[in-house]
Amino acid sequence: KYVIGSHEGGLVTDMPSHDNLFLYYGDLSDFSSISRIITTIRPDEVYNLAAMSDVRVSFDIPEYTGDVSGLGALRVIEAVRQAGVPAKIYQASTSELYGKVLEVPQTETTPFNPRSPYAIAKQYAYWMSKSYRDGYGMFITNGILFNHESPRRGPNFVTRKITRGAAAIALGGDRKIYLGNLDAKRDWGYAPEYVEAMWRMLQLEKPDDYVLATGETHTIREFLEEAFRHIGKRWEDHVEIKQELFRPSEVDILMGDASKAKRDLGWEPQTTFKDLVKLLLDADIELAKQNGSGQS
Ligand code: G4F
Repeated sequence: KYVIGSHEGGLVTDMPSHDNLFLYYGDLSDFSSISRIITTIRPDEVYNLAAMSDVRVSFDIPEYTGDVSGLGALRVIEAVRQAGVPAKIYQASTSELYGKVLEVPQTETTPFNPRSPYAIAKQYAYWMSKSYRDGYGMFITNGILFNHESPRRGPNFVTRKITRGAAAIALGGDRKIYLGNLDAKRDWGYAPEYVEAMWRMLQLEKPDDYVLATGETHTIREFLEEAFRHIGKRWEDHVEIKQELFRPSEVDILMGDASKAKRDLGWEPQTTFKDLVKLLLDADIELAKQNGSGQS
């Protein structure tokens, strides 16, 4: 609901203010708001990171997901085109595009095979970005990012759900963690490193598409094992499987090959899987302590 710009005069109400950061109200389902912001700010760079990004929820609200995550990207691109602003655009594409994967590991040339309303909306946004790049010569780059996590991750995603639960348990809370499919495999990296690479993509001379990934894949079960190893408990005593948390169709394995990003951006992930789990867990333990033991 907010667009961050670097142009003084943005509408800031209840948000904390920063010297060089201005917030504007906007909504990806409302072209006029996006267009007004682009025309006012005349940005050098636009990062479209907005979406209805919860894959499971996209099965419940497929139409809204298509509007915001698919058409919303088109609205941003069209607003830039119509304003005649020579902005470079970053479109947040996703490893979910690979869906029921057609090769392992996945690269920029692996065919897409999406399996959710979210991934299908993102595929629309991906192709619109390419179409405007080719048709109008606009600078639009798709970052095909594999799962990237940080303590800011929403608690509805599996990593935070596990580390928040484990943190509460570590501090003595008597708590169950309810989960769905533990067999799916994900390529998890550390979000700040991925954001650095997004910026590097827009510093290039030419737009292109880039995979960002660690090249390692782990099951949800392995994530659980690693998190509970840190707190010295058995995850089996605290996790309950709920059928309703399974998805109508699952993406079984994601594992990316970021060789192109290494070559063109000089980018390589630094944080290992074990370090990532520890980092997320430590942050949630700290938060749980601040909020009162076991209450994170
Ligand atoms: O954490 P997740 O919800 O992330 P998912 O579906 O991989 O999507 C995330 O990464 C994508 C990039 O690849 C983004 F495009 C997308 O917007 C989002 O940020 O689920 C990870 C896995 C899934 O296989 C899911 O079935 O964890 C499994 N899982 C098992 N139990 C669960 C749960 N996921 C969630 N959210 N909640 C559970 O209780």
